[in-house]
Order: sequence, then C-alpha cells, then structure tokens
Amino acid sequence: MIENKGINHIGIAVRTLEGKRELYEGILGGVYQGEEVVDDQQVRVAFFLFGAAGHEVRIELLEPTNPTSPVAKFIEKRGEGIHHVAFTVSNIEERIAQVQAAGLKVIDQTPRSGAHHNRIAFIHPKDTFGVLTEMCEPELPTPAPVTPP
Ligand code: CMX
Repeated sequence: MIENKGINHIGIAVRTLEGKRELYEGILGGVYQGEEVVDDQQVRVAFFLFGAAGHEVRIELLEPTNPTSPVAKFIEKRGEGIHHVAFTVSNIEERIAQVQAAGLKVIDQTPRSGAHHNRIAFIHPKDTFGVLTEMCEPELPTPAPVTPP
C-alpha cells in the first residue's frame, strides 16, 4: 500500500484562466499562488491554496496552451470540469513500480516534470473508475547554503 501523504491538488480543466481568480480567491477564499506554464504538459496553470497549514489542498486550474494538448482534447470531448486528482507521494519511481505491479496502467513509466518542478506520473483513467489519477512527488526543499567556518 502506498503511504498516505494526502491529496496534493485537484486539477480542473478550463478554457481560459481569465476571470477565475474572482471565484477561487474572491468568493471561495483560496490563497492565489500564481501562474506557471508547464511546457511538458502543454498547460498554463494557476494554483489556489485551501486549508490550514499542514493540511492544505490546492486547486490547480489548467488552461491548454495548444489545441492538441491533452487538456484541450479533454475539454473538447467532455467540457470544462474536474480533470484529475493528485496524490502526494515520495520515491515516485518505487510508487510507479508498485502501481504497475498491482496491474494498473501507468501512463508515465518514468516521472515527468510538473508545476513547481514536482515530479509526476499519471495512472490511466480507465483503470481508476474514469478519474485520471496523478502521483506527485514535491520538489525537495533547497538545502540551506553552507556558511564557511
Ligand atoms: N479524466 C477521465 N477520462 C479521461 C481524461 C481525464 N482527464 N482524459 C481523457 N479521458 C478519457 C476520454 O474521455 C476517452 O474516453 P472514451 O474512450 O470513453 O471516449 C479516453 O480517456 C481516451 O481519451 P482520448 O481523448 O482519446 O485521449 P488519449 O487516449 O490520447 O489520452 C490520456 C488520454 C488520459 C492517456 C491523456 O490525456 C494523458 O496522457 N493524460 C495525462 C497527462 C495530462 O493530462 N496532462 C495535463 C495535466 C498536467 C498537469 O497537471 O500539470
């Protein structure tokens, strides 16, 4: 069993990020964490943080950066809405092997680069009741610089 490290974020596919801050920050009270283009995934993302320290979950809004990106295809087929759920993991290579050994189809055999330089890998939605599932290993905090004696 994969160690329970919490839900990292919930991804929501949108046609455009424009105007979404009013809802997620202005009305729902999330903390806006900024935007980022994730070239590898062909998306522009915006993050909003919800919850008390140590128990946070992010909402990740995903805007496709080109018409052939997976998110563009998703919106074309199914409309805007919940796109994936991401679980925090450690040692993602081991988690990928573990999920494969359990008989589930992992889309990314080796981790890819996600937002915030997290390392990510997806499990195919056909094996997870139609919900695209992401394993997300947060980037290790940068070690503090060593001051010479
Ligand atoms: N959730 C649930 N089902 C999904 C889905 C999603 N997010 N995306 C696609 N599907 C379904 C489609 O509806 C379709 O179902 P039917 O066969 O019943 O019609 C099926 O999967 C195949 O869809 P497709 O449009 O033909 O797309 P592909 O097979 O080419 O790709 C998938 C599907 C999941 C393998 C691909 O989207 C993928 O690799 N996703 C992972 C990467 C990704 O989504 N990146 C964007 C977010 C990155 C980030 O968070 O930074």
